[in-house]
Amino acid sequence: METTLIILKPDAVQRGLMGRIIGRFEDKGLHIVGCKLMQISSELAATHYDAHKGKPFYEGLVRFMTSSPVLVLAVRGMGAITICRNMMGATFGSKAAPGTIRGDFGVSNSFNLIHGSDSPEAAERELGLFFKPGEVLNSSRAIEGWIYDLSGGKPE
Ligand code: 3AN
Repeated sequence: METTLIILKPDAVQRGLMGRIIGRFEDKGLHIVGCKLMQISSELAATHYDAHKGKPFYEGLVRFMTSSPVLVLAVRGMGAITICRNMMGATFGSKAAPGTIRGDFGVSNSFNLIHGSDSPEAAERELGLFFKPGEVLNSSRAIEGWIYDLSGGKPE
């Protein structure tokens, strides 16, 4: 099982889209194993977006991400990183395909609603930035055997 970091950005929270976006992940069969409403500090935003430092959009991105609360989620499932990235859609709302979160809920190229880790390494790093030890749970779901075929001993 893979766990990925998802951030519902300030525009998603302000626009009242949290429930609908979380619902998409739950409908898909993914498991929410961590959840935190928080205001991101400039220091945390700078660490999280370190790879983008120096790019033309960096300052605006940090300002946006620290402007208002975000909802941070730890989302678990087989292939969760790729599944969530596909569900998010292309970076810019104007280009994202219909059926994706960015494609269905936004038009902006700056306010793009959601962040998702893009690799296992990024997921591990980002989960560690936003969640303290113990805040990402290892609880199991009673419904697991109807989400995955467990008859072979491992989820399929
Ligand atoms: P994604 O979130 O789709 O993985 P990245 O990792 O390329 O996109 O960029 C990280 C964040 O930086 C994006 N979520 C977006 O908010 C912002 N961003 C990327 N490119 C631009 C750009 N050209 N103009 C404005 N913001 C951008």
